[in-house]
Amino acid sequence: MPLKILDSTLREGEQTPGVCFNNHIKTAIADLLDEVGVDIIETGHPVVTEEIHESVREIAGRGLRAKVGAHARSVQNDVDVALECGVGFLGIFYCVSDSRLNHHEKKLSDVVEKITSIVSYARETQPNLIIRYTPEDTVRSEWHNVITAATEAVHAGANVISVADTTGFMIPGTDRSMYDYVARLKDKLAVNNCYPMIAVHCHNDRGLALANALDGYRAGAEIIDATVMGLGERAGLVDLATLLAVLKTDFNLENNWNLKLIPELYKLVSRFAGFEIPKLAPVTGQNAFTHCAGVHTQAALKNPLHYQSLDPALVGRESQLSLDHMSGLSAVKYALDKIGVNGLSETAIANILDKVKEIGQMGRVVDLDELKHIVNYLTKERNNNIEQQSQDWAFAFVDQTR
Ligand code: HCA
Ligand code: CU
Repeated sequence: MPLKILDSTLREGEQTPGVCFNNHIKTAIADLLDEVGVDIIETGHPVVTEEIHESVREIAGRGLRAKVGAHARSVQNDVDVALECGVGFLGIFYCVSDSRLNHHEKKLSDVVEKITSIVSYARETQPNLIIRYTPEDTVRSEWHNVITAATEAVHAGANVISVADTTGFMIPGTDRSMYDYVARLKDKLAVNNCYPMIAVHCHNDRGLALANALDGYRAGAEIIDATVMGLGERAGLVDLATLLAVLKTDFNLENNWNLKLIPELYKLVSRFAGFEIPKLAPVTGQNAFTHCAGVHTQAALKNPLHYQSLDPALVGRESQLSLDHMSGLSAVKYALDKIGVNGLSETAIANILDKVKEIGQMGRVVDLDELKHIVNYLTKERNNNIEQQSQDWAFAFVDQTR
């Protein structure tokens, strides 16, 4: 099944409190996203600030392979400003839940009329445009309202209907299943003679964004929204790197993604978002491919697959071992070999391991430079032959499965 990836780091990601990328950084992020191979880059909502307006125009004019998108309310001026930027994708949103309609004292029919007139206006202004209509908070909105608005939007010219789990409300395998929602939506729209692409926009409030997005995909969604580091409102969105790694590894999707660029992309976004990549983050975290406990390192040294189900090479990384209080002899021997220390007695190696464990108990990891000092200290001689290593906290070992 064809699947498109929509990255919203520059739109939803900038809705993370405190995150604001300069335009030269936005452009660099867009270039990297394009090289990674995402299909749609949602660049922002141009009427929000003049800077965003400028960046949308700039990115739309860069001749990227990806479709460049902008966000717009159901307001003609928003559409005009977005289209003047030269985007090929336009996301129009309007919430049709009863509670929102009541709050604004609006009738569904009036709102649907507004949505359809804006969609047709955009369609007439730019016939090749990809138009997405999102009934914001789709999954908590009344089914009838969503179907009415989506059907009319498609008739007016929308190509994509996005199922927004705006509050991260869905839970796989329950009566709030994204799988069931997407399947039902497709069936119902088909009855109404509508065959739009379905997108899923899953927030991570319950930590289930990725699971819900994959559920949506399995039910036939053709677009998944994600952001670098999962940036976005509150707990954010689906994390792009994890999504791509899982799709590539476990769903066997036809793709031209270059995931080796993921570390560079994440470094850039993390630096300018001012957010550290959490050490435990899947795929991109510092620890994502590091083995620690003695039993693990011993087995992983023989074959990393014993304790890994994702290949770090997918994202240009290597498996690593860490030396601390959990370490065993095999990890120490391997590390000694790495720094060119051979021929030590078993007792000397055991003493080194004791020292490593002692340091580990203080809550530190022994890197190769420190290991060198430990060797010199315990062997009571200065060993000038020890190789210099630059790694600061762990070391790579060869993945024997490759
Ligand atoms: C928003 C809310 C939104 C919209 C998604 C969309 C959501 O910030 O406007 O337009 O497809 O989560 O519903 O991000
Ligand atoms: Cu959102």
